[in-house]
Amino acid sequence: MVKIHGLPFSTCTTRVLACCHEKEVEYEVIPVNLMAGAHKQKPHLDLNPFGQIPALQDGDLTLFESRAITRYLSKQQQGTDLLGGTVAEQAMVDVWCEVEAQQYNPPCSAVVQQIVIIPAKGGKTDEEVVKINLEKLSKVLDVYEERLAKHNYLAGDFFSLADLHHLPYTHYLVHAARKGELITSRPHVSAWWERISTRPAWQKVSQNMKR
Ligand code: GS8
Repeated sequence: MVKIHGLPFSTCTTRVLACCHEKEVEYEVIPVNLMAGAHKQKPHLDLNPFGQIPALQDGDLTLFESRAITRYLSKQQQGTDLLGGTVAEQAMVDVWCEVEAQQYNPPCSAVVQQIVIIPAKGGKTDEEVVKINLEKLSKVLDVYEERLAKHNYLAGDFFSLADLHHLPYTHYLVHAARKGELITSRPHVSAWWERISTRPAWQKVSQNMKR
């Protein structure tokens, strides 16, 4: 049983939880009280020196960075293969994992931050920041539309870590920021989102996320 220090509705935590479900890894979520600032103090700083969630403990091994944790979990034999079979497939998974982290996540998380998280904390949405990031995200999704016209999933015709990494922020983009038209206006992206978000693993995890 692995221990996941985080929150069951937090994007980076749910990325790890989705992977646990796909890989059939048993886990226990140990809540971190962000409101009380527990993530900025010991003992949490011993788990993640950057004072963020999530962190994973598997016996003596402690990991942080959600995408590194999912890579670790994906190396387990059981459950869905998320890394690709051949060297070429594995390389394509790496490419599209990088695309998620470097191209997709920055604008997508900025939109969610501005429309959902800042107002929830009593702040005001900066419409200019929203506009700039929606434009950036649209351009990224145009590339996805071309890619997904040729393949069912980002790395090829198999579900992989690259697709899984998109689930948390896209969920909040669609259901909380109400920007679903970015997805539905692109037929291949829309079919891909339907394919990946209806997977049983994500259905279980996303039940605990705000809509
Ligand atoms: C980001 C972790 C992160 O931002 C990862 O694990 O993927 N690259 C890291 N965690 C957020 C919660 S999820 O949006 C967090 O801990 N925020 C509180 C803070 O930064 O103080």
